[in-house]
Amino acid sequence: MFTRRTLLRFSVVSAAGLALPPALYRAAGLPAAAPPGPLTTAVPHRHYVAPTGPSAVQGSTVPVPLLPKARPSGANAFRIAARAGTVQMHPTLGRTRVFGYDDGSGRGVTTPGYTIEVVKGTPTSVTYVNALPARHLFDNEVPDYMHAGSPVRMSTHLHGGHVAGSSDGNPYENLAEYVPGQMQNVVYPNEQNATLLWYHDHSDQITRLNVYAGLAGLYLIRDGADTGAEPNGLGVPGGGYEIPLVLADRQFDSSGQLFYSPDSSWLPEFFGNTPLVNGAAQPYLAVEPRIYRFRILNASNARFWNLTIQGAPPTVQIGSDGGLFTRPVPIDRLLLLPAERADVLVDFSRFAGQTLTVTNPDLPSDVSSPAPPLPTVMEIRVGRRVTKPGPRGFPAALPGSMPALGAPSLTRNITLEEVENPDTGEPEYGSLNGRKFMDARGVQETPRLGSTEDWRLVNLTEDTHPIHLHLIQFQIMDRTPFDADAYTTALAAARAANPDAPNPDPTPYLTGPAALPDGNERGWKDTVRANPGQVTRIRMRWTLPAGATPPQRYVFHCHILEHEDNSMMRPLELVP
Ligand SMILES: [Cu+2]
Repeated sequence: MFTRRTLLRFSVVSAAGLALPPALYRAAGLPAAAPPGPLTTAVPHRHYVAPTGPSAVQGSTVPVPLLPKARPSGANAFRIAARAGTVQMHPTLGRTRVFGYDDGSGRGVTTPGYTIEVVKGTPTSVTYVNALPARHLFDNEVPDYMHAGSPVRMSTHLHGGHVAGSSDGNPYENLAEYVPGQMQNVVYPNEQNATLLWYHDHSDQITRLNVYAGLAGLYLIRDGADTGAEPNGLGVPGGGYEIPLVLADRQFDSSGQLFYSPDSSWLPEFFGNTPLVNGAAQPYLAVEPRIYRFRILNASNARFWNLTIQGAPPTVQIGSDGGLFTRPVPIDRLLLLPAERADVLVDFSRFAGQTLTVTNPDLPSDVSSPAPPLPTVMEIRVGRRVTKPGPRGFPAALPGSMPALGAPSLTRNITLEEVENPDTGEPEYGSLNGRKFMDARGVQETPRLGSTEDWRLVNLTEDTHPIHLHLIQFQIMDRTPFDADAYTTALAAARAANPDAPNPDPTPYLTGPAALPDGNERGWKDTVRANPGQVTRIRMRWTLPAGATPPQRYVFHCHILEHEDNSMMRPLELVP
């Protein structure tokens, strides 16, 4: 049976149908008024679907670019300027205007940005310079949020970084942000595990536009075993056989320029019809018939990738967001939500001379996204000759560790909600705990330094949300089905009696046994998918980098950037 949503998912949605009164939006920098929003049960709603038809490019005709490393500006120091520029994503598109990063080396603006590579144990200083133009790339398209004529704000966040609040680049720590001509100086301690992090813009309400325009880059932490060279102490590929892959989806207009919604109001999600890998449109990757290491990031605004490789070459995942696993985990697909990373080994030994398509089939049944299909990502062309053999097999063990964190001293029930316009039924904003980001009642999540907590993510919406906590890496404990309608009714009753009522304990509403996370989710995570109809439980220990003392200010939020920008974000404050 077709629901309204299934029909809408595959049809073009009129822009006018989504118009919302401007009064819903607050001026940048001003706290929102704080009436508790109307709480309604999830209803089908509209999502934006490409008006431009099929992918902007045909076939796979451009190679995957290798991302250049940033050149330091001094000892353990980098100076990264955000600038406007043009790049070629595909010959069909010509030169596309972007916002990207410039490391000052004379190589110009790139997107994804220059990869900052550092070594664990040595702090890195970065100066991010706002050298963006006065007008935003999408100034015309989104006047409500850009406040046309106002300067293009930016604030750069190191996603997954264990850093002091003052270096975190989040809008709770610094709502003023950085306008053209201003610099953001940060220190990254690099005390955490070797892993792949990423830096990206995190400006209040315009993150989706700044990141879509191109403001994202990789941050790679190495250590004595994970050197990136070959051979190395991990027994994994290195050198040219370790390839970071940044995945995103985009739309282009007829002149090859980036297209974001022409709607002047907020869209619940924006999906592209053209895959980008390392900034190239639907490219191919030439490999040798041997083992490779791929460091994969989903840098999309809203799209979930469920990657599979045609022919099913042997594949193991060796690490997640926060570092290496204890042992490789065999996988036959890789589900990555926005901001998630995976460290993956693929053995192409038996595929010499073959071309393998990387596809993006339907999501698993418990994962829900309104994205229109985008079934083909890229090609992998396996050559016939091995230049350097590299490791003969996958390592049997890895140096990661996942210690039990012990019983939590506090359990928080965090609700994921979508607030609809009571007249139109259209989504007005996303919310955590039924409150907007800058709700005047202030911060609720104030974990104590050194404490261990469980967070139960109670998803009352009909879609899966990638929930990201700043500062720490956590462990996914389990996911348990629950009666969202009954919980929603109880929550509404509690709020009707007291607008400040705490969220009810979901335990009485659980409807089935807890399921352990997937095998490749049993490593350190900073972003977790919270599915509809499930309570997702995560456990974390609240620590600060050396020298940082509480209080320190962070945020947690949905990493669907359209959700984050429209209030599916809350402050988080670490206290003594
Ligand atoms: Cu979300």
